Amino acid sequence: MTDTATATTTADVARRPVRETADGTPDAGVDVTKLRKEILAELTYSVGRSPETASVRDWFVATALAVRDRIVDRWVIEHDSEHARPKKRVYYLSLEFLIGRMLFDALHNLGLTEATREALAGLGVDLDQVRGAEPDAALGNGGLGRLAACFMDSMASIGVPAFGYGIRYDHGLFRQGMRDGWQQEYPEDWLSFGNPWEFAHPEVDYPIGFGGYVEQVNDGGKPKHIWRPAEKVEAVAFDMPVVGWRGRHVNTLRLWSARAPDPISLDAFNRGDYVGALADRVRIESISKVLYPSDETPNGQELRLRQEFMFASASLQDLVRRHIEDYGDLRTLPDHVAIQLNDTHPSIAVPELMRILVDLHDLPWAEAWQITVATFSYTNHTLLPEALESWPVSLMERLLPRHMQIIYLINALELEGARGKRPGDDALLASISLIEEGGGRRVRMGVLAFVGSHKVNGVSALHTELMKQTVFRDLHGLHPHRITNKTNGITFRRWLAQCNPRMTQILIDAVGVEVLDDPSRLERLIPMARDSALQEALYAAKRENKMELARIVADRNDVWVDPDALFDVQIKRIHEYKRQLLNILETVAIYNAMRAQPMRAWMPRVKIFAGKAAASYRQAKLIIKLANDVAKVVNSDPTVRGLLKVAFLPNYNVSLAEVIIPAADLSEQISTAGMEASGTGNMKLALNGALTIGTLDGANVEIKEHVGDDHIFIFGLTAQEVEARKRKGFDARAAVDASPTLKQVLDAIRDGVFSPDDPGRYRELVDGLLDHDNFLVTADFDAYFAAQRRVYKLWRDRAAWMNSSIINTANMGWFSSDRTIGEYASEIWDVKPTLG
Ligand code: 26V
Repeated sequence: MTDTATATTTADVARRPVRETADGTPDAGVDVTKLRKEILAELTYSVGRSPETASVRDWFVATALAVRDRIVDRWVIEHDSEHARPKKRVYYLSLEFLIGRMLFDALHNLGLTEATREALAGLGVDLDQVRGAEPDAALGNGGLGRLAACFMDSMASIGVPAFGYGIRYDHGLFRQGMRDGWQQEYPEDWLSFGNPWEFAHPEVDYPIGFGGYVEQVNDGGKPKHIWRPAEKVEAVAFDMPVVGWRGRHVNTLRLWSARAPDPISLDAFNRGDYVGALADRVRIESISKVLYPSDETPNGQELRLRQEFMFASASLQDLVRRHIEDYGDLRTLPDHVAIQLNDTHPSIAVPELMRILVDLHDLPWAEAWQITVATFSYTNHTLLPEALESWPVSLMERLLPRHMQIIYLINALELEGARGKRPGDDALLASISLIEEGGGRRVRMGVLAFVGSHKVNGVSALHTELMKQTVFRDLHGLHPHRITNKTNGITFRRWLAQCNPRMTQILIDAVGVEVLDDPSRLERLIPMARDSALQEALYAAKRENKMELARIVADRNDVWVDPDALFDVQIKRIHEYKRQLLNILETVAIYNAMRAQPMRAWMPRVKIFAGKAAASYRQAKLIIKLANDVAKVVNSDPTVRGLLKVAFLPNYNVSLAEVIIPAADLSEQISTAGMEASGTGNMKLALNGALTIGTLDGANVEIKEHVGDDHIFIFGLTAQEVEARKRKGFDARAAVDASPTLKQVLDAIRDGVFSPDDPGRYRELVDGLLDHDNFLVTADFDAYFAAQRRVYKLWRDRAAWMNSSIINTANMGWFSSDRTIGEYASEIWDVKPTLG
């Protein structure tokens, strides 16, 4: 094996999977010799390399192709056989699928991990190194995209026939580098060496129009509208099989890529204008070039709207074609098709389906609308006003003139309905209108998604309640049965079995291998939570995981952290509402206390941060710099004696999460109450035995209900209290004056203790906090600080800590995305899962 550069980490190499697999035996029934031959054949005939010259990446591709073949056998049977046609299919439309690496997903679900390890070992190749050679598919920003990936795994696992539809971005989320503690963005290039999991289908292409005009013709006395787009793009399909648990079912993730109808302008070329000859093609194909890297504010960018329309239109054309082939009549669409809109990003699909039904298939408007609403449902993932999508009417009119007409008509009919129900209520009409007036007219995509769907769901109990009370209050009043809650979940296959094999093995030994199929079996741990042998086994596994993480921290940050210290972890996108700043302030408070009393027996603690900031989000980037500045000072101060360490790990992604989560002791979920819709990292960490310190926000509320008040550290203002404080006008200066600890912390940061090279660096940040503390950091500081002291106290009693940790794992079964998908299936989609 030659030594070409790979992304292999120490942890990848050190990791060992569970001894037992799905059947309780090492990959029962797999013919290792045959598998080895298949890998070798792929290496020779598909990669074109010999074992002697193959790089780790070559071995990865060969292994992935061999595994893919086994998936494809089942895939083809399910998709091509007439009698296997499911009664109803789900189409999950999402602009983001944050899937990460796929090799271990496939191996684990097929029960092939150990056999593949053995097959490769016989060739002198290490599976863990091969695993590290796969680039992360980072086709998402954060929670919303990762949820879509977990849902794909769960739909395949419990047998919900489904297609995921998205965009095959050439460049996923930017790579985060650090220069002198500041975030730097670098392009991501996951496709540069090809993608062995995908099947290109250049023959599956759909025309996508933009611009032009609408022609109105007389069709036997009725007006008929024909959209004549000025510009055409082709959407081309790339398919990835998604194999579920035990390989019993395979779904499809179909990602669209933009292709120019004309590869080159020969006229321009012949004139000698070589750049101009390619200009149109480059412009058109830019639609699927990059994932929008910001979950900050997507509004207004024309390219983003083009992305949304291309993928929505291609997906609808594809599913309509399939439906007509299968059933011949679009009026039965809702009987056989459920379309889930993952946030408002695909909601242009609502007028697009209307256009297909009315303009292209001549259905009467009312009937088309009934079909549309019965087919669509919509998930809301954030209440933050700045995150609610809206598009300028002028842009929509220029790019999608027919859709704009349809939107006006939908709006007129909705408003008429509302007037009928609540005559004279003009404020109501303004609030539910699809068109936002004033400050330039805009189309509200949230309202479009809401009125075009039969069900609208929030992602945690609290979030759903707040949806009813705030953004959708009036729409909820008019459609009181439409909003429903579906608390998020995570796939335990990736977030426990694959990423934490040591712990998984102990759990299997304790409650039986059936736990891999039935997470509620984790509850059998409850009576064993005080069992010292179990506690010690889990502690030892966690310690080994921490050792692996420590090696990565040493590699990447050049800091040694003590695996016996408490690993206090905050990993997520950097946003003011998620309050990484609160965590840093507490870090400084501990640091101050240590300097004041250097010889006290301080509890060893490591603060670990990771997460990306949107490139344009100045404050978030400054918070990253502050974390790095604090790390630099704290880690090198001899008075601290190494008892407090701070590390900001660069380039947080799915693969890094898979290493950090199994190594965490404490999970930071400290958003301003009412602002985090759900959170899913909170679930992953609690499942892996970390205790949560958190506010009563998002799914933290339900985690608390499941694990019990004694096994979680809850602090701070509730959503209601946050609301009340904001209404009254919150005085941060008074809060700081009342807290000597906080005052000292802010003074130190403001005075440049952590930025001696540029003492004024944080003046604005601190003054800003005092003038307008929009996220109530100062209001919650004392409560947070006190909660951290409760953490210390419990950590000192290892048996009590491990008891709580086990109780957490034991009660997390409900947060499996299999449960979530089961609820979507029965209460939104009306689909019966065939398995599980
Ligand atoms: C967040 C923000 C924050 C401030 C400014 C603008 C802005 C725009 C978008 C977003 C989040 C986009 C949607 C999203 O990713 N939501 C996340 O969805 C997860 C899955 O449901 C959920 O667990 C997270 O709580 C939620 O933030």
